[in-house]
This record gives sequence, structure tokens and C-alpha cells, in this order.
Amino acid sequence: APAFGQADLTNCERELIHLAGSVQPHGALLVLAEADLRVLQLSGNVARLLGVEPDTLLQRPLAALGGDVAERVAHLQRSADLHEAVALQCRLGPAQRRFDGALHRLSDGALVLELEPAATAPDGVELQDLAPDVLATTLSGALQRFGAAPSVGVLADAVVEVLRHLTGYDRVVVYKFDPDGHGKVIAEARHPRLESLLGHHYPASDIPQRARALYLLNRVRMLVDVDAVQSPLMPATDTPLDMSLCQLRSMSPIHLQYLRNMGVTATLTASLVREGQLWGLIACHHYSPRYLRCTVRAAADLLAEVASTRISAIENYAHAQVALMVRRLEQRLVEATSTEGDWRYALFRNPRTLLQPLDATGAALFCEGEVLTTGEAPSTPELRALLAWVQQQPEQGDAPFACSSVGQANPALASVTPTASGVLAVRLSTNSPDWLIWFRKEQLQSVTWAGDPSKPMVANNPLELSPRRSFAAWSEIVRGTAVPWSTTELALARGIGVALVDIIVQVHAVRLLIAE
Ligand code: BLA
Repeated sequence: APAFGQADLTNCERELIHLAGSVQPHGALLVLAEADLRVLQLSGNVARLLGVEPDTLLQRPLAALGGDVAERVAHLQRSADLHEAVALQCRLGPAQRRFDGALHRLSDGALVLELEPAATAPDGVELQDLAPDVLATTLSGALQRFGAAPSVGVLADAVVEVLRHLTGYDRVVVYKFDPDGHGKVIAEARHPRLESLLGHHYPASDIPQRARALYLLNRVRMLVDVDAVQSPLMPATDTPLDMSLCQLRSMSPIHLQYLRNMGVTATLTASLVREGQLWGLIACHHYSPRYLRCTVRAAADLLAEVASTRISAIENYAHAQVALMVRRLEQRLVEATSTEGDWRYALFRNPRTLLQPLDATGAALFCEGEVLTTGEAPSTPELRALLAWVQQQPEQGDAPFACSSVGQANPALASVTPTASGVLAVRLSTNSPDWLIWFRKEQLQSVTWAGDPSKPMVANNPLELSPRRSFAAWSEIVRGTAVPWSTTELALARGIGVALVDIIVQVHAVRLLIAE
């Protein structure tokens, strides 16, 4: 894997970003020996920020910094589980200057202490702090609003508004991942002069897997100035410092270039996590350097946590609703079968009940040699060819068959791409070729692109990373594909299949009774 800063577009997926070897210059980092809090390694900016030359501090006990810092660290070392960073406040030096700190423990026991001046921001940047009462009011208002949000859309709108109000960034978006890791901007609050990014899609490759794993551990990241000169750690060590949990970690130069190409100077990003997976991000952009005091960052962290919890609740509720829908559908079919005589027409009479729960754009039922369709569907000959192909696919127990790029999986079926790039098929009978198949049309046909894709791309720079290039890349990746079917949708399709098989069996039983 490429070392930090050595990656290019061909291998950036594997860059060792947690071994950055340097910090952003607005804070100082000290690695401390577990036993006696001796300074083992430090960032070169201690001279400027803490007023001590690196050589004077290295190998000396932390107490040499004066103030109460050593006392505070020793206290936390005794009382707290430091597997996650813990905040502390302390005073340093003869002037007893106030510092905000964060402390965590490495796997070998050594401690990492990060310090930022509490009352001043980096040169030329305004300090963004909030009075405790304002913070409290903002937080309680936000908690109430998030808690009352009935849908992910309403929640995401509340999140971007509250976060922009709290942090003052020029743009705040909620970015949601699909099952393949591609992202979409689903909510936005922005300075009125900025162009909107709402509805834009970005390929999964914009955020490498390694970075996603890191963002589960370290939930809020702040980049103060994309052009700031990083402060290296010294001395160099045989095993580089694992900076996974460091708030001051320098960000990957590839990502910094991406931001520069977007015109963005400063960012704050918070993870949205659902059931241990990265569900999305709250991403804040500023067009000049921006620095938030750690209290405000902590508030953003808390809000992201609350939003994450609310997302789970809303989605779980939606899943329960979907299960309820299946049961209602089943009931309705049983009723309609007795009044209309044929469950198939009952099923297809109201397309919404069949398509909406699965977010499908069409469906076809193959039953007793007949084909019924609803919504947008391929032609009958195409449907027969599609069915033949589906039947050849290896069965996976009673799991439905799902594919989100039919034309790529079988080029002979390329003509179904516009209406049926995605198929989700459940078998309705073990002894006859009866199937219910849902379709999803190609994503590109259903995507909104707010920018002007016909504008020429500035692509002479090999590191041309930008949302526009991303959209182009994303378009390439998703060409001929539908939005992938989620595990919930697979479960739902299976549920509907089971219900239908039940009904079919009952109908057959009734027919047999009548025939006797
Ligand atoms: C990280 N890329 C990221 C992050 C985002 C994006 C949000 C996380 C940054 C953070 O948490 O602080 C992408 N940012 C976006 C997108 C939007 C945005 C899509 O604002 C849309 C509005 N990036 C690339 C390519 C590579 C790449 C092609 O586009 C690699 C070849 C790398 N992205 C990359 C790396 C990181 C990253 C290495 C990790 C940065 C870090 O934490 O050090």
C-alpha cells in the first residue's frame, strides 16, 4: 500500500492515511510514555504553540510544560478508559494559558495528547466559539426538532439547517450512501450565492474504504485550511504513529487536492452511523479558513449522534410499515380473489401497492403461461428472454434473485436496460415456471443533475478531482445499472413471494374442492 502522501489516482484506495506523520498546524501533539509521562514524540509546532523548543521538551516529563497539564493527564489516565479520545481542559506555562485537549491511549499503552489554545484561533482565522447558554438553547431546540422528524428527508433538512446555524460554514450537506457506497446529496443549507449541490451523485471511489473505516472510529473531522503547512512529528520512529484517533491528523493530499479543485478551503465532516455501518456524512464546506473551538465540535458530534439514532428509528419504523403492507396486501388479495375470482388481477389492479414498497418502476407476473405487467416494463418477447435467463441463475435457497445491471450481466439482454436494468425475481411455484419480477430502470434516466454537464471539463491536470469529474466518473460507473436492491427490499420481496405462494396454494385447493 502507498505510504501517506505517496498515492496517486491509481492506488489512492489503499493509501495509509492513518499514518500521516504530521498534524494540522493549529494544534500540537505529544506522545507520552505510559509510566512517567515522558514526551517521546511531538509535533514541530510546539515551539510556536506551547512556547518550548522541541529539543528541550523531548524525553522530558510532561510537567516541564508547567501549569496543571501533567496533573490532568495523570488523573484521566487513572480514571478513564482512553480507548476513545477524552476531552480535557488545562493551563500551561508561566502565563497559565488555557488549552483544550484530547487524550487517548495507543495499543502499546503510550498516550497521545493533543492541545489547542482555547482562547485564540490560528493566525488570520476567527475563533468560532459559543456562549454556554446559546449552545444549550441550540442543542435542546435541535434535539426536539430531530426527535419529531417523521422521515429521513425532513430529518436531513433539519440537520443541515441546525448545523449551519451552529457552525456557520458556507455550505452544509447531508450525503447518503447507497448499498454500493455511492453517495447522493439529500439535503443542503448554503450561502445564497452558492450553486446548489442538492441531488448530486458521487461515486464510491471518492471516499476510499480505509477512510470510511476511520470515520467509524473518529466521528468528527475538522480541516482548518486546505493550504496550511503541516507540522511533522519528530523524531521519526521505526513504527509510525497510528493517528486513527487523532483530531489533528493531516488529511490525505489527494483529498486536499479534490477540495482545492472544488474551491473549498475548510471542512468539518461528521459521520452518520447506522448499525455499525457508515450510513452517510454531514459535510460542511467553507470558502475561507475556518476554525471551530472544540466545544462547538463536540456539539456537532452530539447532533450527528442524535441524528444517527433518529435515522435508525425512522428506517426501522419504515421497515415495520413495509412488513405491515405485505400483510395488508395479502389480506386484500385473499378478499379480491373471493370477489373477483382471480388473484392475479387483484394483484395488478393497484400497481402502487405492488411497486411502491420496493421502489420499483415496473413489474411482471409470469403465471400459467401468461404474462401480466404493470408500470414500465420491457416488451413481451424481451420479458420471455429475461425470464429464461433468470431461470438459469443458480438458486440461493429461497432468496430472491437480484441483479442491478442485467445488460452487463447478459449482453444479449442489453435492450431491456432503459426499463429493467435492475430485476428482483421471486419464484412462485416449484413445479411450474411462475415468477413475479420487479424492475428498476437505469439510474441515469432518473437522476437530477443540477449543474450543466455540457460545460467542458477542465481536465488537463492529472489530479483533476472535482465534483464535476466525480459526476462524470459516477455516470460511467452506473451506466446500465439501476439503484441496487437493498437487503430490506430483498426480504420484502421474499415476504410477498411467500404470501403469494400461500394464496396460490389456497386457490388451487379451492379449485380442487369445486372440481370434486
Ligand atoms: C475523503 N472524500 C473524502 C471525504 C469526502 C469526500 C466527504 C471525507 C472527508 C472527511 O471526512 O473529512 C468526497 N466531499 C466528497 C464529496 C463531496 C464532498 C463526494 O464534499 C460532495 C459534495 N478522492 C477522490 C479520489 C480519491 C480520493 C478519486 O475523489 C482517490 C483516488 C481520496 N477521499 C480520498 C481520500 C480521503 C477522502 C484519501 C481521506 C481523507 C482523509 O481523511 O485523510
